[in-house]
Amino acid sequence: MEITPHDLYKKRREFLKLGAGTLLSTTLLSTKLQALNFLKDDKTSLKLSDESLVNNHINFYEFSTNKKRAVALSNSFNTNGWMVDIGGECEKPIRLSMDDFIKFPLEERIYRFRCVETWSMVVPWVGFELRHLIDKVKPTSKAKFIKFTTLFDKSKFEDQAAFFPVLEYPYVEGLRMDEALNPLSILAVGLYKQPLKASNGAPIRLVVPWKYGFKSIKSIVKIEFTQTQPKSTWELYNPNEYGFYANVNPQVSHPRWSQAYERELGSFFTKPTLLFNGYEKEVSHLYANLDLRKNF
Ligand SMILES: Nc1nc2c(c(=O)[nH]1)N[C@H]1C(S)=C(S)[C@@H](COP(=O)(O)O)O[C@H]1N2
Ligand SMILES: [Mo]
Repeated sequence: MEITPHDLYKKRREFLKLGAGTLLSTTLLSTKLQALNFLKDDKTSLKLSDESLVNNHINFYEFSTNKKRAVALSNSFNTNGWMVDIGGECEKPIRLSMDDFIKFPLEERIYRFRCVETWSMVVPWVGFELRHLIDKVKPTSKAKFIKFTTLFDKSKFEDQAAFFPVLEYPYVEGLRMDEALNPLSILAVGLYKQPLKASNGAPIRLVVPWKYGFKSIKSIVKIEFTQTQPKSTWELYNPNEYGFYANVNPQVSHPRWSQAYERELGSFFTKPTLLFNGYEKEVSHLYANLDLRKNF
């Protein structure tokens, strides 16, 4: 069959449609990030971690527990048409696209980030305060916790399709309502003034800088307000080792290793870990009535 100019025209149209759909929100976000005069360009004295270390020294178990393999697999992760459902105990449940999320007041936040495995980093996230989203959907008086869920898709995540997956999926995390409303809790859509890479949790992830890294759940598709404390993935995996709170605390050891010191990505030496990862002033009041040893 001969290809007529009309066929070519149609093909081109299809290509354009597809191309536009695939790239729209990331392109919009990159353009926005380049033009953005960040609301509060963070002026901390923290020295940023090397960008390529942050992109490559990752934990994303849905892809693989092997950091290298996880990064390699994440390169083809397609977040086209990503939607997040926000519901549960709230008056105005809503479904948002990435184009909706990037309309929230985006800021750059330079945060320390501490993994339970004792490595740490300093990251310039781009995101918005979680409380702005919470305000929008009006939680009811029954909402005591907020639960986050990562995408479940065996065609995209190798470990979800495995015969013996490492974790129970989908990955779930939770916060107490007052923790979620703390201005330090953000939903991130970018880092280093670029849209988030899949390895770091594209297109949208939680960042809670005073807690161990596993609380900062990646690639979120669902946010729910709940009356009862959600069981998080790592708690289900091993409740003796990973608690619901997971506040960074140099004095409370993991059962198999000390948490007193950490090694920053790219650094040879270790340094002392700080209570609440250095955010004691901002968050210690949340735990005034809590035994931090029992509620680890
Ligand atoms: N969905 C999902 N979120 C996740 C993880 C994961 O495996 N799956 N790993 C967690 C852990 S253990 C850490 S330390 C941080 C790491 O974030 P980074 O890879 O962007 O540094 O993501 C957290 N969020
Ligand atoms: Mo972690």
